[in-house]
Amino acid sequence: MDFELSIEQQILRDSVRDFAEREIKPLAAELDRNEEFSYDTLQKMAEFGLFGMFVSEHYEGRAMDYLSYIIATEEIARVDGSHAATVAAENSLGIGPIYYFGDEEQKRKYLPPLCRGEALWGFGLTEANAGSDAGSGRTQAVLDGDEWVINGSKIFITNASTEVSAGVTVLCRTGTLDDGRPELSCILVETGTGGYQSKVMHDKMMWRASNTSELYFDDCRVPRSNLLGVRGQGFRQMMQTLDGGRLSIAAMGLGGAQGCFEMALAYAKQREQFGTPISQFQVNSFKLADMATEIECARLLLYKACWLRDNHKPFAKEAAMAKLNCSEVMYRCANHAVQLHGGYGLMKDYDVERFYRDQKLLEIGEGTSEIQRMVIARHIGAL
Ligand code: COS
Repeated sequence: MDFELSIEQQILRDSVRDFAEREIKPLAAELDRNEEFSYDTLQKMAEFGLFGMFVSEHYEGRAMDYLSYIIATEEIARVDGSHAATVAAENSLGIGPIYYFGDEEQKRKYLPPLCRGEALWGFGLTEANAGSDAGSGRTQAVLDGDEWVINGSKIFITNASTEVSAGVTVLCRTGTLDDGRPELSCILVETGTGGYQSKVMHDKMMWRASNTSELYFDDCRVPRSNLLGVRGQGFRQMMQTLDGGRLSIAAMGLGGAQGCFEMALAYAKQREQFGTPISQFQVNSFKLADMATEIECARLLLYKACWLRDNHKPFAKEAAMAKLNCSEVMYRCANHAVQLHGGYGLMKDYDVERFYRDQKLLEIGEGTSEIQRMVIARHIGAL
């Protein structure tokens, strides 16, 4: 067993860490406070090469392994959840479905600008009444000649209503199967198509500098050729995409936990009470020891899941385990970090306050912790 990262992965980690410290960390608190999506940092992340990381060079991707992409996401999350969300959602949910299921024409048309980071793409799965029960969405697409006519709505869609959002992959009911279940298919809808509207969602508790949208389809007509892959395979495509996406959420949990740990350690070493740095009190040093141990375990589980994916082995169970574990490790680390900061941890002047809020999404998005436990229980034969 070799636990060493390759030289390329080590260089990538160092360079993304340096970039994140320099370009994102100084702005993150203010962007969060103002609920502002920054086009400036988006452009810098694009120029740095954070989009299309695992996509072939043929489509202007960077042709890296999945673990490298995960390490980059982890490093961005170490300083800010919102920017990590933009990167993670774009790579795994925006680019992923087109790359893995699109035909050659769709890939050539859509992927290059997405990989250059000039455009963003949404993943339209969730609906107001279809969250955990993702297959129960009501958005419908009916063929009329050579066009799909789409009606319905989606909610909580990342990256779909920025000034550079180029479109969205939408899961639609396209018919009924012989056994009465809906036939579900994915259809690509470009921004600017008549009958399609995306609206920014405001007043989020977390990821306040990322873009979240509601989507509306009102007799929205797109060419028949915008079907993604095979008709009726939409749910499977979405689920497969989420298997990879859950690794990104895990990376955000791991990176966020690492950030919390580093902030807590630094603060506990310089904060004195009763004439002693508070890190010297056993109750606090044990908290820090627990955080370091949990982070180490979480990293091993996540990197193993990525190794399975990179080696073309089944990884859905491990992805669900890593997502569940890393998001809950960040929960505990953020909680300890705020506790160690005492009253200051409750103030926006300290980044731990933002990390504490940003963490909560990770136990909900891309499948709640309850759904992850259900997926794992199915894999181990308990359900
Ligand atoms: N990869 C490929 N195919 C999959 C799959 C996966 N990971 N998971 C399920 N499928 C397939 C099944 O094989 C089945 O195919 P057939 O109809 O051909 O047999 C089909 O999809 C339906 O699967 P299943 O019966 O397991 O679906 P359920 O309705 O029970 O739902 C859960 C499964 C709950 C796991 C799914 O709805 C889910 O992940 N929900 C959470 C959604 C989520 O994460 N949303 C967050 C979005 S934020 S971007």
